[in-house]
Amino acid sequence: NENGSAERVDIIVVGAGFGGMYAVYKFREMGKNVVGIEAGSDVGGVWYWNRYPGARCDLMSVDYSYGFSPEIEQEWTWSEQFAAQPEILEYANFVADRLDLRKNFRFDTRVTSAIWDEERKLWVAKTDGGAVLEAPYAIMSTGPLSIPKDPDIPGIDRFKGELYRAQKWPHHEVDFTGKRVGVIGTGSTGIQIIQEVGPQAGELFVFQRTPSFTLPMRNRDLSPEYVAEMKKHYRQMRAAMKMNPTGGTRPVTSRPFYSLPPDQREEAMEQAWQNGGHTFLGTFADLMVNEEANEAVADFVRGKIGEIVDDPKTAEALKPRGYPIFARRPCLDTEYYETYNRPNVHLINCKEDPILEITEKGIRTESGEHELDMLIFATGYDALTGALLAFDVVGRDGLTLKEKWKDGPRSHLGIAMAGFPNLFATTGPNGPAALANIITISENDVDWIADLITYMEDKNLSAVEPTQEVEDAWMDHVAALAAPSLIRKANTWWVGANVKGKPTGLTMFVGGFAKYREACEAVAASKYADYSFDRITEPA
Ligand code: NA7
Repeated sequence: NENGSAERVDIIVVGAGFGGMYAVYKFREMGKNVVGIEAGSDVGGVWYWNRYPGARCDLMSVDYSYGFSPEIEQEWTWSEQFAAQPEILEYANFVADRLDLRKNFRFDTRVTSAIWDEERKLWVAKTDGGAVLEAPYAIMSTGPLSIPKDPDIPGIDRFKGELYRAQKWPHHEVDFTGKRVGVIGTGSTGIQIIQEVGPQAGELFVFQRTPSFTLPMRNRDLSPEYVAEMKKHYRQMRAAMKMNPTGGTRPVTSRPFYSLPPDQREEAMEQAWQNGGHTFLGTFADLMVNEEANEAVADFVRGKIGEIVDDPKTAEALKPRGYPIFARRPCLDTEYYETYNRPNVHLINCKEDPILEITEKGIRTESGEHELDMLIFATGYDALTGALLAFDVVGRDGLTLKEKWKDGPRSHLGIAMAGFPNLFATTGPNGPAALANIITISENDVDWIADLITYMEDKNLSAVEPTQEVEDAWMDHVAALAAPSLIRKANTWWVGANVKGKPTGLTMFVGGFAKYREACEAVAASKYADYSFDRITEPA
């Protein structure tokens, strides 16, 4: 045995975000010897790394929290409707303390390879610290947004000022007072940074390539009375969330845009704007499949931008055109557009004035050099598949995940893959992944995997994988649902278009969380009829 020093455990979990934390808890409760491996120094995943100013979740805190523990629901109190990063990280730490999760994790450790040993029916995982772990089961809770991506601009290393990456923000406060600050990236991250840093910086230069649509968050403090009500009704709310396509509490509608007369449409849009949050998608049912309805809402929002932003040229540059609203993840802001009315905030429209290079002193665009003391990258992620392809994953017969996914990710339910026995992903790229509440999906996926493992133990089975046929059928189903979706019409991380050379396409399940959960449940109810198993054979 070449792995003489290998440590044998029951289950390896990769990642200490909300998915990995719950996985470790769940399997430990099942009596398993589970080891979690995490690159960061503590729990929290994306909320551990993303400490940039203004970082906040755009799902309501009542949604974006665990539903598996009624005790934790009662013991923890959210302060705001949409929680900021420090509070979410505090919550992750609270859960880790409460359930004593850290003892199962190895922090500051990266998995460098995971290889299936067919003979021994074990996953063999190596780490950057030189450890070797072996386990019958491996769970990848590596997150859809965990591999940051630098912009594709020459000269990054040349910059002599302070360079910050949103997703690797230092653990200390950064003082922007009097500084000339540049931000590249105007997705959800950039928008949160810009509205926060704008009022603090001496001067803020926003380098915008593609403007995003952003809607008012209308955040608020939660009153003690409201918190008490929430706590009283958490169980019923969690049950409702499982039936909801968002896996959260957002209202759902079946009302198409053009079913309303024009004045009522206008009224409904105004109401959605006033309510804030993701209300638009709960106001009209067909915004992601009806281009004209989508354009009407986009136009309404562009009108709002025009009303808020004083300078007409800046307003025009901020108005997104040429792709459907909500085809790029809609951002929620507090005073994003208002920030551009400040005299110290400057928008550089990189569609007209492209970035040529990063220099020692700042950024050179076609019109000249912009000198900066600080530069912030908010340029997104190698999303959905990046974390799973960042190390070697080798399944049966030497099949690598890179090979299997060379034309895009393929799996059954986003959880399991033909050719990769006993390997499971939570919030994988062919489930609802980024399109629904990630914590609800994580819980669903972990529970599903746990049920499958229990089933196998009851039946004395050693290895499981979906058949190629059922995986193909799922991918056909995913593709059929994706075909009419306007999400395909924007170049975003949702479709892999933000990373050079990455296969593009909408591989997420767009049918909503509730339907996804039903599909998962049907597989379990069929006693995994479309899965193939190896039986444990006692040596003669
Ligand atoms: P996003 O949404 O992928 O946004 C990245 C932004 O960075 C986007 O505006 C990009 O413009 C911009 N970008 C990337 N490279 C460049 C270069 N070279 N020049 C100029 N601008 C560039 O990432 P976020 O982190 O904001 O959000 C990710 C998710 O986290 C979000 O959807 C929420 O779910 C939470 P582009 O669009 O490519 O023109």
